[in-house]
Amino acid sequence: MEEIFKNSKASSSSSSSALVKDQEEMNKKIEEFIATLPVESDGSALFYQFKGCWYPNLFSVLTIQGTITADLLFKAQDSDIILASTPKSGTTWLKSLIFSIVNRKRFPPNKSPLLTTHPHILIQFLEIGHYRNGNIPRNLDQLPKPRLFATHSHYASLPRSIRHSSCRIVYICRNPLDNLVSLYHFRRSFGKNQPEMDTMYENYSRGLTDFGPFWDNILGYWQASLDKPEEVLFMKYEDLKEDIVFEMKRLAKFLGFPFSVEEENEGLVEEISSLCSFEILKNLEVNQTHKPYREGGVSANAFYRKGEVGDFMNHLNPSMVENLMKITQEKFAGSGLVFKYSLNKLHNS
Ligand code: PAP
Repeated sequence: MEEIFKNSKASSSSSSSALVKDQEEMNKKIEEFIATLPVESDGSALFYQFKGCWYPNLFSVLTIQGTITADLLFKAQDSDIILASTPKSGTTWLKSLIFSIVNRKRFPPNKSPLLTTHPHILIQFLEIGHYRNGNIPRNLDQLPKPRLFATHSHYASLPRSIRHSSCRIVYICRNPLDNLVSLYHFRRSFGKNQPEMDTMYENYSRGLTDFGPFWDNILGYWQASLDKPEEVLFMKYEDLKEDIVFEMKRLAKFLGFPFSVEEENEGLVEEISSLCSFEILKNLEVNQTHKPYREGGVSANAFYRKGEVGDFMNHLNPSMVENLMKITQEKFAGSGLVFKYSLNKLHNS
């Protein structure tokens, strides 16, 4: 794979026609490389396996193309903030929170761009956004600092410059039962011909899911957060639901934007948490529309469904629940990782 860019000048050429030609050549090589990777169908979509991660073929091979291009060309800055997540684990929520915390001097909650802009536009993914389809963005240096990016990649597959820089990474995940249910509904928002729950459950259980296996995605960041706690913060959707104020303070401190005593006394933490709450964001016009949040993207409202812990009880049968909890327990054995499956009960997983 390293050969792909060996002779390429795509990141440094000065003439735009040379850049386009280089980019086309690189994309062709990446496409040829992708054709050599293991591929599986989940009954509806194709998934390519690269470095142990299943990349969804949502829109042709755009995601994996973006992943490879970002790995090779993205130049991280130490001040960058990277939001990483397993899909359907609270990415949209955390994007809103991080954007609001970091930019609170520029944008107080009542003037927040969140009121009119989808969180996925305010913080864009590297592989699905900026580098999507092998695109090479030219304007990342001009983004306000700290630059904010998102990714669903496994830790080991993060763009190399992120792993070699000291930028901060915030990771969020969610219990696998609610995660699967959320994913199921998300896929249904794509239209007809999406897998039924039985099929999704089977595939999920054997690791075949967006940026899966689910457990591997989590364990990479979990280990990184233990090894480098000052660079990687590990968060869980259920914890945010349980105590948003505590989690926001923890997040703000980690990001280098701690809330001052004055801000706390003024109720700013609560104000931001309220702005970013499911109820407020879901009901904004910008997030209610069926229209894609960006060209070629998914409907804006597909990112807001129910926003609860424990909704799996309404969708999974007892044997699915038991089996997924058992797999999770086995995969996380010895790691110290546990999930909450309801906000009152703590299961060891
Ligand atoms: P993504 O990875 O595709 O961006 P992501 O935002 O991680 O999706 O997950 C969407 C889930 O977060 C949905 O969960 P559900 O299907 O169980 O309802 C969505 O409702 C939930 N969600 C979105 N915004 C919020 C929020 N502000 N507070 C709580 N949950 C939220």
